[in-house]
Amino acid sequence: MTRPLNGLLVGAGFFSRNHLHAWSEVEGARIAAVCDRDAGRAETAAREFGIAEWHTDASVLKSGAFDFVDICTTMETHEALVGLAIDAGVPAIVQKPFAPDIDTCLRIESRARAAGVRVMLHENFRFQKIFRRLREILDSGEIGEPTFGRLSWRNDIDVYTNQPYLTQTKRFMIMDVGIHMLDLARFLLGDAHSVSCFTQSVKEGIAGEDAATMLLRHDNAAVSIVDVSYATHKNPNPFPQTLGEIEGRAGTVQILEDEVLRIHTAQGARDETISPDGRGWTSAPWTQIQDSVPRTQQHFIDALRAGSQFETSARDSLQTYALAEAAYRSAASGRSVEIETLLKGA
Ligand code: NAD
Ligand code: 89V
Repeated sequence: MTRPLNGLLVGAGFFSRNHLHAWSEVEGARIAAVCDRDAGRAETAAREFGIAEWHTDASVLKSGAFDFVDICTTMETHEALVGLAIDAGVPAIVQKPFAPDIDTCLRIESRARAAGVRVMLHENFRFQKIFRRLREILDSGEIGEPTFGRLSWRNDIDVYTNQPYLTQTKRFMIMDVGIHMLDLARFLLGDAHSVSCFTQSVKEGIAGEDAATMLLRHDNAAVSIVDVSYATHKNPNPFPQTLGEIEGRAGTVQILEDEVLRIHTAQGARDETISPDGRGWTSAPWTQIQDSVPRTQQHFIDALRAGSQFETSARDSLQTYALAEAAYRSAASGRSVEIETLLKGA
């Protein structure tokens, strides 16, 4: 029986409780210590989750006591924190967004690769049950080769109370939510090479864009529309659902409300309802997102132990972050942007 891998969680803020609940379910790993530059947060989280050790300085990674680090902080801190992990030779799973711009993402990835330190993005939308099942349907060939997709996140949930930094983030909607949709578009339709994008600032008092509409051309010639908005008023509020469809040469899969996949083929249409995992620590309306966290973290540990590829490795994720960068540059220039120019030398 091999001992569980010991982890350090850095960042004991809003979303970290979902990480800590999830780590208590992950097989083969445990969180041995919590770190937050706010001592009160670090101590409270450690006490709540029965973790003996807490710190306020992530340089504790150099102690050699940790087999991995889970970085659950906001994007402007990721280069420094992943840098500490690299210096300590400790593999890292780092929350999205990777970094505020593609050049910083490239710098971090290149440094980690040169040091031989493995880095995975905690990008959990593709680990939602509904998208694992949709990927299975696509892999079965039931609807044929995908040709079109639409992934839409449109609601007006008050995301700002729990995540107040989002009101001040200049690159907001594409980096906070669009990044999930762009990774999903790649997960379901394959890599993309060009983006056209329009952004909008709808709600008063928000520093960045709170709506964006992106048109992607994928390498397999498929086209997708990725649209995100926190300024869309629907009742009931569809948060946190991603809605849309994937069309193939032999059918269509619709992604409908209440986690229903509607599969259309020549034989007719059927519905598959994806049910929540039923965990005691999840709660509406976050359940769909919360349920994906243990799957994401288990994948990280399994791949770390097996020495196999992370689905959302820092290297693979460069494609996603290049699409986000291209979207901002398209919105600024009014033209379509090819991502190869942004990934030169990667
Ligand atoms: P938060 O600001 O509430 O918490 C971050 C914590 O990290 C704070 O307590 C802060 O003191 C601490 N911190 C920052 N820099 C540090 C450092 N150098 N050393 C130690 N501690 C440090 O942020 P949050 O809302 O929990 O979000 C964290 C990340 O998770 C964000 O990037 C966000 O986009 C992402 N997020 C992901 C999901 C998802 O997985 N679906 C959901 C919500 C948020
Ligand atoms: O899930 C997340 O990444 C959050 C949300 C999209 C809900 O704002 O930041």
